[in-house]
Amino acid sequence: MAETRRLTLEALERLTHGVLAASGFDADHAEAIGRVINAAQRDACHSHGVYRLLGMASAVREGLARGDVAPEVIDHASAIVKVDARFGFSPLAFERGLPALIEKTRRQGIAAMAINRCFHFTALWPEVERIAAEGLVGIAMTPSHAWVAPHGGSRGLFGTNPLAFSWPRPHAEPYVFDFATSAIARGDIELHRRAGKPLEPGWAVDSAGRPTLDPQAALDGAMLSFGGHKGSALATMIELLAGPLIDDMTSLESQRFDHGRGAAPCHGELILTLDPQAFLGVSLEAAQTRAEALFAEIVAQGARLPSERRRAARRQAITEGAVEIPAALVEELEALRS
Ligand code: NDP
Ligand code: PYC
Repeated sequence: MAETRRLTLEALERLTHGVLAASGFDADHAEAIGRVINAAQRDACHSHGVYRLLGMASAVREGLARGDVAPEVIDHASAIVKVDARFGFSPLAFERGLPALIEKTRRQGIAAMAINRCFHFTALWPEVERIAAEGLVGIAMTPSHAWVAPHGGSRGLFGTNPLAFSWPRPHAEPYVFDFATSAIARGDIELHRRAGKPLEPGWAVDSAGRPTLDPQAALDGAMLSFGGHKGSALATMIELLAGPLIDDMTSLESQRFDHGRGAAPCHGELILTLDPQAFLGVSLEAAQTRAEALFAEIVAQGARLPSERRRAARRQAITEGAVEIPAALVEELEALRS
């Protein structure tokens, strides 16, 4: 077991802000990124916690991404808001576009937000949780880099393409799932490499297309989609909807745009929102009562709802006021801090 360091939630926030400030991020970006990254660390979503600061910091320091540009919010159509991130990071772009997205959804029952030209490093559940907190249904998706082989192939083509969904609940945390359409997020493969741990079967093939449990061979080879042809088709859908449909790059195009520099993926993101009441005039109460009956049936079978593990980790971190982080990672981050 790797040695860990216990950081209070306040110390975690100071560390994140210190790294971002020292790496060229302005206060607006640092606030927006800090909210998402620290929430992921607090919720034991390790693949998208503070470890991601390493890649973000180097992307800005090397001049590939911008940590100091204001996203431009464009009122594109009655149900569509566009946000040009201008090669900055996605969290601030999302926050800046959200008020217009909510307003359009309430007015029309359904709306969409396309974020363009953004560097994307974060989990999607913080976004759909924010949407659910407004009483709206949310769906978010984004490509990344061409790391995942199509089912039946052995070379990277799709991104790890996460899909997140939220449904607001009257007296409970929203129903939220958020998963990569690859068998595992690439961030988890990188964490396995850092920890010297083998992968699980079915996650990846090496550069010769042979199944591998070696994280480095997987990073050099190709990842596999979850659920075989089904995950592969979902990944294709995300490439199309959050790529050509919104006039942004597919994972393959994004990887080519990167010119082998190994930076964070730069591309688009699509967020769809629905207002249960305004959509077809169904009463919110009636829709939610039936949804609650469905959730109760799931739980009655002994199954759990997605996000329960994450929220249990959140409660524990808040109760203890602290989180455990691998000591080597804390040292690396401290070295980057101003
Ligand atoms: P996981 O496979 O760990 O979890 C996926 C979802 O399934 C979570 O909502 C999880 O809830 C839920 N879940 C897990 N086990 C169960 C179970 N037994 N019963 C019910 N629900 C369950 O996620 P991934 O590794 O696929 O993705 C991790 C993160 O990586 C995501 O947040 C995603 O957004 C992010 N990501 C971001 C990318 C980007 O380009 N920005 C690319 C790829 C991934 P719980 O958390 O409570 O376990
Ligand atoms: O973990 O697959 C991943 C990922 C890609 C971009 C951000 N996270």
